[in-house]
Amino acid sequence: MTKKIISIAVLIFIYSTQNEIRAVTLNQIDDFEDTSLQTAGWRIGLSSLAIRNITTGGPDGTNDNFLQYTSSGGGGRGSRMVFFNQDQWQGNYVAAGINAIRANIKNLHGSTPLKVRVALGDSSTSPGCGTSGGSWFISSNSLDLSASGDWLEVTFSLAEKDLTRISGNSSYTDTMSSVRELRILSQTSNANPSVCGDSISGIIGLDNITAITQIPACSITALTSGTQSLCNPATNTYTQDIKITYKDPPATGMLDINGQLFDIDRSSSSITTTHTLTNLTANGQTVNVTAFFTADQSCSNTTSFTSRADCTNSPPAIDLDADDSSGSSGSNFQTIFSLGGNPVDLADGIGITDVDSSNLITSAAITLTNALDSGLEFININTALANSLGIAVAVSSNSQSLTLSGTASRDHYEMILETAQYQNLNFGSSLTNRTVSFTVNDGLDASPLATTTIIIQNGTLEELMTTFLPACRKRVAMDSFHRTQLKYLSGRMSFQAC
Ligand SMILES: [Ca+2]
Ligand SMILES: [Ca+2]
Ligand SMILES: [Ca+2]
Ligand SMILES: [Ca+2]
Repeated sequence: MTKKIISIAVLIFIYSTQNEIRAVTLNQIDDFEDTSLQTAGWRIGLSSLAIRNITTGGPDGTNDNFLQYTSSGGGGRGSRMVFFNQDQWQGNYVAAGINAIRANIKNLHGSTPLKVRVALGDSSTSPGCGTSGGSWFISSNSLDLSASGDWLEVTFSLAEKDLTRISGNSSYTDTMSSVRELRILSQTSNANPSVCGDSISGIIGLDNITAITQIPACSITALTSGTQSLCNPATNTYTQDIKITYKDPPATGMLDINGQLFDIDRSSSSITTTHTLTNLTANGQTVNVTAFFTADQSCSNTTSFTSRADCTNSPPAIDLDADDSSGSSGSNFQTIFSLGGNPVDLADGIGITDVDSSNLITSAAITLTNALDSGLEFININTALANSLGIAVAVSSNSQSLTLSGTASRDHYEMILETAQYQNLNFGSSLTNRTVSFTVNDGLDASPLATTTIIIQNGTLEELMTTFLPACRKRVAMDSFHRTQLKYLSGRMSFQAC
């Protein structure tokens, strides 16, 4: 008799417990517009202002109520980002045909990112951290909510393949047939699933929490090519806009377009947007484009476009005697300098060419490559003319190299470089040939060097008389410079001067 009474008592207990389960229904929605319902049964276990109904600022804007929960971080009550419902979200999800939960969701914290999941258990005494009560399943992958994000419309799959068992032994189907509690939480780790929620300082907003029958299949309904940038000659690359339309993207992952990743816009179920593919190599070929979601590669689409043509820069070229009138072919030039004589020109009719650039040069350089008489031997140029054409001239301290800078036409650079001259005031200098190199730059590449060879020869008496003596007479002091000249002259000609 005693045994029978106990059995009846147990049956009554089971019956009453099952009766307590509310019947979740397909398409039920928590929109938080009825403020008499407060938080619509969503709570954190203790009466607290941490979770509450906010009367404006939901996804529909002004006067759209939503649910907001603030976790404090640290330890103790309200420290973790987790809250739950044991009211209208209890029931038989299998019988109701509920396979997913859709919601509008927002991270309101401003700096703490959230990794949101749902968890369902068949025990209303839900497992605490490290303890177990009933069978529980949680989203295998989190929905990443960046800090200070916008309202998103997201879908949490309740499919078996998308959930991970946390505790208990009941089958997935049995558990989903008698759900006693639905949790929403942020948990960073995929590897250690729990329903505890992370202990973080966070603020989350939710609205329109809806029981739906299936996750809408994602789709990329349109993919077309848009604006194409010009080719950059410095890198031979360009950019290409891709216009894309997609619907119901996966709750996790990114959008992949030809290996370049883009954030998915989940602000509404259907999105049309433009992404820019960058750093594409210009080669004039057809480019096939494939776009897909990293979390569901079955959602994809393709298109194609034609690449920009190769725009690799061709360097400019400089010829120091364009018409070869000096008898030297190619880009070089040759001249003779007589010791004691006048300065000599380093070019004769310069020609600058560039097959692919606009008619502009940005810089040039002239260098005496093998000076032997430092301080007495130098090159120069008509700096005043250069400056008048907007070109700056930098002269090295030994006057053996000149750097011209400033964007100007090829004609103007030709005109200025044409004034380059060589001079040597050491009348007893070595007769070794000197070489002077020229180069011009189109802003991207320098031309090959063109070279003037200077043949050094002894000056004639006439040159010495006309060049040396007038200069000598101006000197009162016998500095080392003049002594060198006198030594040379007396040695060769017994010439008394100065
Ligand atoms: Ca609302
Ligand atoms: Ca060029
Ligand atoms: Ca030539
Ligand atoms: Ca010429």
